[in-house]
Amino acid sequence: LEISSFVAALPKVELHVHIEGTLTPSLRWKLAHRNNVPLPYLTYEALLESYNVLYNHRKEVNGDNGAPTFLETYFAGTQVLCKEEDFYELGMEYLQKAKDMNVRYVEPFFDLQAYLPRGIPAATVLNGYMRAQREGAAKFGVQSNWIMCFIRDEPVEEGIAAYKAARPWAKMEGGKGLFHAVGLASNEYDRPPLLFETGYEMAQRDGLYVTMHCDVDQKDAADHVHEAIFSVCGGKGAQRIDHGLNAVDRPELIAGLKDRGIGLTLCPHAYHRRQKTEVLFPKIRKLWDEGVKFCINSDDPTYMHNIWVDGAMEKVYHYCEMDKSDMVKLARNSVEMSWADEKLKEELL
Ligand code: ES4
Ligand code: ZN
Repeated sequence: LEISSFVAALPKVELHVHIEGTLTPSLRWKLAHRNNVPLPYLTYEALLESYNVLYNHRKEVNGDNGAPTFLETYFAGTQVLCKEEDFYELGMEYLQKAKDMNVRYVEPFFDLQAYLPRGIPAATVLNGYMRAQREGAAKFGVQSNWIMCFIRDEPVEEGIAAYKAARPWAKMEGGKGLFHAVGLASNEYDRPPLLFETGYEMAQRDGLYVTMHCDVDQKDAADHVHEAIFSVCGGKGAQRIDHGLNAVDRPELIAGLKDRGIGLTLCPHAYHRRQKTEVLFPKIRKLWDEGVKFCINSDDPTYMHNIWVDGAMEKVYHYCEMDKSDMVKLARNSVEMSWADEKLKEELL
């Protein structure tokens, strides 16, 4: 699906993109050599090819067929990131790409816990991303507020420890201002959102926002959405939900999202890898027609066939039969759902 000039020119905002999921094969190749990190691929072509596989294996459900799962592939990529400069370059490459797509403001996720076990200090990661945040704003005019994800299939205490280490870089009184929210990512099998309640409460006491992944068609997906709407954050619910598409099957979840004003950050191409066009896009259209607020995002573009946020929006434009004013409304939703400060929001609207 070719990106229309309309979608290309539309001023955009992206709220669901994992910075590690924007690592290009070329940067990965360069960093592997610079840092002497062995790659499981002998040639650049083999590395490129590894990004092209439709990763849809869930060992817990399908058994271990020997092929890496999506998340194993994604976390394998993080191995080449070692030095502050590496994190900076990853951030800058993405912000440059954002500018090239007319994306004005982004809230990228980062997985601090992917690096700490390798002995990389939190400061190395966070200073690298923070330099990209500042320089990306100055050089490309792309503002960003970042989101620290808890890795939900690791022990809760490790997530809390990572949060404590990251705290000086939070956007709070006396903080450095890199990240303004916490999220919840990685494998959600038997890892419901409420497990991380302590983490959300800490973050909220610090004045940060809270979002969490409830990925599509996972085991207990709708129950996870239910928890994210009604149970977490002391029963107030999350402030956004990442994915959450399974709400479409349950009227009480649709009502809960609307009553509580919780928006979904949908990533249509991520679902399109597993669901047929005629199954997937009517669900997105139904949420739209029901008045559930959502915005359109890429998730892990380099690991998902290089479909970036513009490509994701094009899919919705085309397959949900949206008109131009719908697309403008979608772009406005991402501004309204963002946690940019009020002045910046006004500029973006
Ligand atoms: C992710 Cl596709 C997906 N699911 C869960 N966690 C993630 N982190 C990055 N991509
Ligand atoms: Zn995601």
